[in-house]
Amino acid sequence: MSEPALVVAAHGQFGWLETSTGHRARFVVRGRKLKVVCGDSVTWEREEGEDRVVIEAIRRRRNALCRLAANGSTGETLAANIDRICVTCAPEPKPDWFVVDRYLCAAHAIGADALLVVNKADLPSGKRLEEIDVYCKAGYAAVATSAIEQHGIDELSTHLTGGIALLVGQSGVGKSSLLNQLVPDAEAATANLSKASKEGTHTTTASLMHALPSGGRLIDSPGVRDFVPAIGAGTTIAEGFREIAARADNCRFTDCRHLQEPGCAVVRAVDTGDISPRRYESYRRLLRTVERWQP
Ligand SMILES: Nc1nc2c(ncn2[C@@H]2O[C@H](COP(=O)(O)OP(=O)(O)O)[C@@H](O)[C@H]2O)c(=O)[nH]1
Ligand SMILES: [Mg+2]
Ligand SMILES: [Zn+2]
Repeated sequence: MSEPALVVAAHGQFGWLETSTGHRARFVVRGRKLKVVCGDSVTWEREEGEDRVVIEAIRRRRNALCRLAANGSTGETLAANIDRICVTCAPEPKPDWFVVDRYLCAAHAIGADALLVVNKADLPSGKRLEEIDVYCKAGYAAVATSAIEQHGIDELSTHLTGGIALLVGQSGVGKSSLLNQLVPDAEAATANLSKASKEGTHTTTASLMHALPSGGRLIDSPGVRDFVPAIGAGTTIAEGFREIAARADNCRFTDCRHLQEPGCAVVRAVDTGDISPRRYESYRRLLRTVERWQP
């Protein structure tokens, strides 16, 4: 048995892995039941007479990001062992803050760090994204960038020096543009992957992990860039809202859901303006979404 390797590209049963010594090899998955994704740590074996290796098993995932299926259940797994989720927004297209809140909550739910990336800072309207202050006050880190003017890219890089990160957000906010700034050969690498994995099934989305010059890694695939994350049943949504989590200890009831319970410190903070009513509404909406699907 070989040393575990990291899956850096996945397209159906095919892809590329990287060994602990940095060597890359094409792989095929034996058995249809095994579904590997970018970020997986796998054990593998050389295949006799082939220029590729065979993945034997996926090692236990530290976490996984799943897409929410139409029926509310946990759908397709998109990526595994994620350290950081960069939630990207911009003044244009008009931000849907609920989408941002949902990604931030999903990041917390899987134990990944969350970073807000506010792109298109070059636009005049970019200076007026007041909503960002709400997030900063709540304790989230935010970086302002302009992929066009190449502003803030270095700062963003320093946030991505260790571990595996994902760029997510509404379509059109500039994720591809940022990726191209962060990874100079991103486009070529993506083109190579689709060429190399022609034999892969075309029903699944290819995903690719880029190595950043600064050391970290960034997973990119059309499927992971904008999706509705599944936030699992047992998850306490409240913990995915920092400013709510920070006040929950002061509620009268330890199992307070911060809805209509008497002595709720969260509702009190909304009333006094310490918690943004819009964020609180996102919390309630997400809670309803998740509970609708609970047995
Ligand atoms: N003004 C401005 N436009 C940008 C910036 N980044 C991306 N765009 C533009 O926004 C549009 C969507 O960008 P894209 O990277 O495809 O967004 P994605 O859908 O999130 O991948 C394109 O027309 C880009 O040229 C930026 O920093 N400033
Ligand atoms: Mg894009
Ligand atoms: Zn409460």
